Amino acid sequence: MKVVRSIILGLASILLLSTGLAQAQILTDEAAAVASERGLSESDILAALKTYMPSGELDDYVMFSSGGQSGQVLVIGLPSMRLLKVIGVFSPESWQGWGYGTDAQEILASGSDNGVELTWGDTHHPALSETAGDYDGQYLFINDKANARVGVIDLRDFETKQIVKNPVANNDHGGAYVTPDTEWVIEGAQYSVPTSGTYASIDEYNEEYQGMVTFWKFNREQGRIDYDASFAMELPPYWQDIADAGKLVSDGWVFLNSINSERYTGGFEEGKSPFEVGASQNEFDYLHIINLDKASELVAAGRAETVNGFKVLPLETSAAEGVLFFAPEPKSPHGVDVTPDGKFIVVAGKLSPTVTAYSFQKIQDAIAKGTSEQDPYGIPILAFEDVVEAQVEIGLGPLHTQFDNQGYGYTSLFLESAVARWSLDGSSGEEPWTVVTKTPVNYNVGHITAAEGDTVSPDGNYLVSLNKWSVDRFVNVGPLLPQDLQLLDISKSGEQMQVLYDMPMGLAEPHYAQIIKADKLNPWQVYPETGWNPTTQAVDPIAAMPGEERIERDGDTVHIWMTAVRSRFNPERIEVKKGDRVVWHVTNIERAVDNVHGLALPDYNINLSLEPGEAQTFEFIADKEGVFTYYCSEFCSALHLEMAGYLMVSP
Ligand code: RUQ
Ligand code: CUA
Repeated sequence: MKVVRSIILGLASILLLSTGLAQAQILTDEAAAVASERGLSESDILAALKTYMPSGELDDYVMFSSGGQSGQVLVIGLPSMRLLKVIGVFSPESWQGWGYGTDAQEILASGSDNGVELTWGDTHHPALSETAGDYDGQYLFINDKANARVGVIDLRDFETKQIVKNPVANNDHGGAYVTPDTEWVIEGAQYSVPTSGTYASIDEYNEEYQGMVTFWKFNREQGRIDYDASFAMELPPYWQDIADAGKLVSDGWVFLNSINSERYTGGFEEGKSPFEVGASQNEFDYLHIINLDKASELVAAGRAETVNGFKVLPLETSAAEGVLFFAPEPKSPHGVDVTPDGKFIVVAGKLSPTVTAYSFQKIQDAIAKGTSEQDPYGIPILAFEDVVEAQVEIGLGPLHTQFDNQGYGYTSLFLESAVARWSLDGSSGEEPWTVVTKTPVNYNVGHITAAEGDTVSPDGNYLVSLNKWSVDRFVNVGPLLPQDLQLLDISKSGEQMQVLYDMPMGLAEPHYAQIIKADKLNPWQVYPETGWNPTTQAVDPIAAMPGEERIERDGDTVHIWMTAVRSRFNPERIEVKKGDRVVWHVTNIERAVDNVHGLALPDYNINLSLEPGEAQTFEFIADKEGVFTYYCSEFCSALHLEMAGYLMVSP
């Protein structure tokens, strides 16, 4: 405990300056005793000092993490790793009342029009909106791999505004990513299917199944994806994996990797190799290099076909017009990440102990030079040696790469359970393209994310390792273990990286996250005006307004205009007849920060969260006779329990 003692004494001497000898001495002894009792090492104490956030102090960064199978987005403060919010996106979320009002129900039902109600999503990759390649704090996009959907979250109120269902893809691992000015949101499909949505025998896989990438046009003023201005590009039936947009010199291009260039179709039950073997035979798969600017020009010139009512650029057109090129990528590739300067595209190979850095300039030169190599669909294949700048011997199971402000790349090593720091082309001062250090993480890291790590100007400072396994890291809570998000300090150069904090994530498997400087976010504290509709982001003309509360009958429909304020609803008694359609408008007319009311109507499965100023509408058929209570489901005042009313449904 000598080390502990000396570091605490060191601390004490700093405190001494401000607090005086007596107090510092007390703290020293007490703190040293605590450290000793708890068996804390010097680096434990440093980690605690770097992450502890006194009450009322605010975090420097905000991390938006996918919520995995919860279909949600998680908002986490850094460096404290405190969970600040869960945003409902693809699944109902009852704290926020997400999915219980009419508007949210409609958004949530997007994609449910083929007769099956979708109530969950598998969120993988959140993407913050960007301006000139930097996060701008305005919007967040997130994909639902399971159902090929993309959600749009407005960061003025951290609520989901739109979900688009991809009409020509069945699933989408490769989303969401944005171009440097958020003109396009990229969504790559994964498992190839016939994009028309019709049946085709798996024996006709090579001809009748397609790969796909979709470019959703984002309208920033409206805060919505413009469905009609969006398009998809048909791709060969390889399994396109994840993507990244070019930036700066490579702006206008998109890079998408793929697996299963074998076009393997499974059949383990018939004695064939399973997918994991059959789809991993080739030494190389194909990095897809897409000229997005050219693709969108072709679509604008009417060269797209219509599939399921959606514009799709045919594969032959992309091949003939120089929109799509391939470069070999080793082996069973996974992550593809563009360096902050846009000059290199870094690809990790799950089954190759390297990361490969492709040079955008060399790609351009190789395209200009031309190639006679083609895949079976006529897509030009650029020669590996023509386009590769460097390969870094990185370790086992490399997956994803992030960047900092010191000229380093960071790659997650799934099999080694480590994060490797390596030098890019030289600005770090280390020998270019070499591993500098590795830091173990626990265990089996998938993605990593660095502060502002996908921008043209990363911050460094922090990196979060999103570990897939937690094994022995937390108290046993049964056979389904939490994921483990570990915070690393990457502020020092060279060999020093320190694991600072373990955050158990006990609500799903977060896949990827992005970290933004907290002061770039500027959300509302209360809605701008009373009667605000969060879906339209404007005052709702049908909102219930103070002084105009009433109940009106119109044939079999009963309209209720209700306000909520501490600590009462107005009206408090509502009488309808069995079978009536009830259309209920409710507005929280508070203007004070954090004065939220809920409106729960249990027997009709309603729960709304009404933030200050917010107006909501919901409706139902009063098909159950009886007396039902509605109450405020958010603790709002000492008389919160009295904030209630009766709904009486008479025969
Ligand atoms: S990819 S398994 Cu982001 Cu590593 Cu989804
Ligand atoms: Cu309003 Cu509780």
